Amino acid sequence: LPSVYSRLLRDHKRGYKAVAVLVDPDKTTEDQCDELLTNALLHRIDYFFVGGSLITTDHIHLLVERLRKQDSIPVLLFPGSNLHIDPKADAILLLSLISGRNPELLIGQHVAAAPILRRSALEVIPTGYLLIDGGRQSAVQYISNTTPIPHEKNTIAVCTAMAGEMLGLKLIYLDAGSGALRTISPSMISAVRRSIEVPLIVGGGITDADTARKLLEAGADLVVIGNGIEKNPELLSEVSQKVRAMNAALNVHE
Ligand code: 1GP
Repeated sequence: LPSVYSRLLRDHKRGYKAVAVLVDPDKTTEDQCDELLTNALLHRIDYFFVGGSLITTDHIHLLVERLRKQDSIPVLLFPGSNLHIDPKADAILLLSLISGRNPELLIGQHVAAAPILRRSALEVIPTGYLLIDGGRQSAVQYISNTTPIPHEKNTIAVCTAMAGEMLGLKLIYLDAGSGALRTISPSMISAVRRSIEVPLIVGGGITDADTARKLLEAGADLVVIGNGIEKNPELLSEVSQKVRAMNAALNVHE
């Protein structure tokens, strides 16, 4: 099987638009996880992200195991700390919180995680993670003890993303924070898109299919949806239909 990153890169180059479902272990029971898996397979969702800035339950391993019962949707860890590493996932987004100035989340946690990751079979995907103001204080902002980039400061986001790419990071993830009141703006997405060559992930506060479409049209390769699907399970099929129509219109196939 090709690696997760080679798939992301290939899809970025051919203009394929993708959707990831974020599974927050604190908000997802094992039964809900099975239901989500059935729905995601039915609607041909592209990726599962598993994680959160703070996880208080201890069933992340069980959820990853359940999600890995199939092999068409890769399971990517989206860790808040090195406590959230699970060797059974397909890959891990090794996040460096480059919008912040907290050394623990730029390199400290990574040093502690490195030997564990080296022993595992996990594919490690170095990811520049930018927290952007989403209209209210997010859990990640509090937990990470960092200041998000202001919503309208496109230039700061652009320079941060460029620096991340120059440092060798393979993905850029613009996140407005889970449950954001406003998503990343399309203008920030297109400005960042024009300045980097690596795939671009966008998430935070997406609660309807039309917004997902707009953010993808602005230049995101992949949108991540968590809360929106927890609150409205129909959203999964709505987003998938809309994104598949976009891909069909662009003549890009799964
Ligand atoms: C948060 O980007 C993700 O890190 C998803 O956010 O839960 O608001 O969809 P939501």
